[in-house]
Amino acid sequence: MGNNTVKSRSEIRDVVAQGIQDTKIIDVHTHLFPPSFGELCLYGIDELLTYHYLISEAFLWLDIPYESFWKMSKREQADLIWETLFLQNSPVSEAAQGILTILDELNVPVSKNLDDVRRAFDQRDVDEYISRVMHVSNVEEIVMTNDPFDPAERQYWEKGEMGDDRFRSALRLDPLVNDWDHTVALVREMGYEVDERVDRRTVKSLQQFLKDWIEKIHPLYVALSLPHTFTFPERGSSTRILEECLIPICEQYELPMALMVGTKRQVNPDLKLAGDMAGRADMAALENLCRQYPHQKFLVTMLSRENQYELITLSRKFRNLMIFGCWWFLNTPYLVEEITRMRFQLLGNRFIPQHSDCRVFEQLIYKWKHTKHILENLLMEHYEQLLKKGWPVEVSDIRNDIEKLLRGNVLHFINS
Ligand code: FIX
Ligand code: ZN
Repeated sequence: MGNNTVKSRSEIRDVVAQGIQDTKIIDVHTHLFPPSFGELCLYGIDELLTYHYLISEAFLWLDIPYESFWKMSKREQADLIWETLFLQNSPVSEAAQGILTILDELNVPVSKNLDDVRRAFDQRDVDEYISRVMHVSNVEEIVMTNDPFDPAERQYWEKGEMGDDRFRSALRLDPLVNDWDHTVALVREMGYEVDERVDRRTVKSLQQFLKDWIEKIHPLYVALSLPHTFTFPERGSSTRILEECLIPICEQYELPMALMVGTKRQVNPDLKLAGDMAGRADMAALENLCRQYPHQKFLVTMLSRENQYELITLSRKFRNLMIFGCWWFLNTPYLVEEITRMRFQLLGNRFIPQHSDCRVFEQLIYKWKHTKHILENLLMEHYEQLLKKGWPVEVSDIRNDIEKLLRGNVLHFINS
């Protein structure tokens, strides 16, 4: 056997750990923006503490009216969340523990006094700081979520290129497919002749809208989050817009489509962004799309734990489907391990284990550290099994597998 072969458990652990540590990550779905997008680029402890995951968790303990929280300043909200989830209660949840991981990885001195912590975050040069956070998390490329219907973001695109090649765009189009009746007016205001009825003129105008935005932001993929009730085909505008506009344009520009399925939006509107939950979706819609459009690539993640097994079995049937991430409420160590173990055992290495979904920059650090720890342990188990069966495990095999999981599967699926 070559001198490249690992011969013991401890050697496997070292090679896996080094491979996980060395491999630069492509984060295939986030809500992050570069510093050139001004106030959309979120970082710092007050933004971290007012992450919507922590807001909804804090409200489980709070008696105050929702409105009085929303009237507080960001700093006051952060104070209240720190008091509630870190002082009155020990930080237990993944989102709360994530804050502690960030502080630890950024060498922020441990203190229960939030003002001490704030002082450690006092801002330096933002570009330098963002580079440091990306270095610590080893994330090399960040895919954004770019919403042409958000005027706050649109203004930056209208100024021209965002000028930071570490950030890639993704054209997010939920309102077109999920809420056409209320989106018509927005698209019309943007200068396109469209109608509630998705007639020929509307199809043509929407195709032009898509072309204009693809040529403006050069997206890596087109993205939709879809409710747990999503069906395809159906008799309304959703299917017409998918079949007549979105999919033909994706085919023309050879763009994958990311489908994020299983949301139940605004079950508690008083929580605003924190008010969404998960719902189990019917797999038939994805099955029909993959079968009807075998040349269209679909990146797919689902929000319901109950859909994960079905999604894995579906992805075994369609090579134009690539699973990605343990989305949102599934991004906890327990569920990441359960889901990733299932994926390894049914798909081999042919999936994208994680995306961060970060909204605040430093979250890259905890979301990826926590996931990499789980990946490392699962890969260890796998190679130990191979060793026991006498399979010659090469260092290059391990590094090749890890490279695929953390970046290669993204690049190959999107660019092939
Ligand atoms: O639809 C999405 O992109 C979701 O990820 C968000 O709506 C959600 O708020 C989130 O950030 C979850 O992590
Ligand atoms: Zn997201």
